Amino acid sequence: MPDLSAFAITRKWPPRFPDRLQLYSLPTPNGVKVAIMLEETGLPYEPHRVSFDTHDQMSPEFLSLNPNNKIPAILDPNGPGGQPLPLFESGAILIYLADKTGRFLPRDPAARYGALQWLMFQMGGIGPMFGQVGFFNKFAGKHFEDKRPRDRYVAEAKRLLQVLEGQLRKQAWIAGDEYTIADIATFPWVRNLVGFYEAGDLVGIADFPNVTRALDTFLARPAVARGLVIPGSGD
Ligand SMILES: N[C@@H](CCC(=O)N[C@@H](CS)C(=O)NCC(=O)O)C(=O)O
Repeated sequence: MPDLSAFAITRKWPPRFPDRLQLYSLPTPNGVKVAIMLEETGLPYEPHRVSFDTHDQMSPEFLSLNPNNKIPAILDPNGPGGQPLPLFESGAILIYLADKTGRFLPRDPAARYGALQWLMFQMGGIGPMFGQVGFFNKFAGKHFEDKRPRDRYVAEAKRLLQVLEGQLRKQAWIAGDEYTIADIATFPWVRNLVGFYEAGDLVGIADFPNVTRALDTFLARPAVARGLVIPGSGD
């Protein structure tokens, strides 16, 4: 049985199954990426809810695993060399899980780098820019009189959607005809943009029919439907 007691995070979220991968998360667009990947691969894991309502992400226990106070994060009791591996940043976690399971990242080196480039496109572009659209359209920024910041991020979100549309017009998924971690990283953000952020009309989502088609295909996957609500309120 792996001993995870050296990791302070296990004091706040004690593992019931210490031999399983420990997930610390919340069903946000970044959080669900890892839950979906775990559901897709079938790796045994134990989810723990990091509640923003009680600022769990700022607790010393959580910060001991991720000093950047953001979910998702994991602690894999069976990491490289059989040693426990703590990890944060959703993109790094997706790559780690893809390598660990041999799933959702092509083995061919050129195709692998191709998928990783689209994963980075999500991490550096889609996530930060769509997040700003959410802030200026739905949250505190909504009340700002000056609409130029909102319009700047809406324009950038449209441009990014157009780039995705170009990919998805010629192939099934973002990096090719194979479903990869680039899709797992990106579609939760597209879903959030048109759903929770209520920005579908603002970004003209109807102008991107192939993005919508791929989003629908993504959402129809049973593992995606499960991952979107993990961790649940009881975790
Ligand atoms: N680049 C990070 C971003 C993670 C992130 O922004 N997480 C948000 C939720 S979607 C968060 O934890 N926010 C809490 C906070 O900022 O206090 C990743 O992809 O893991």
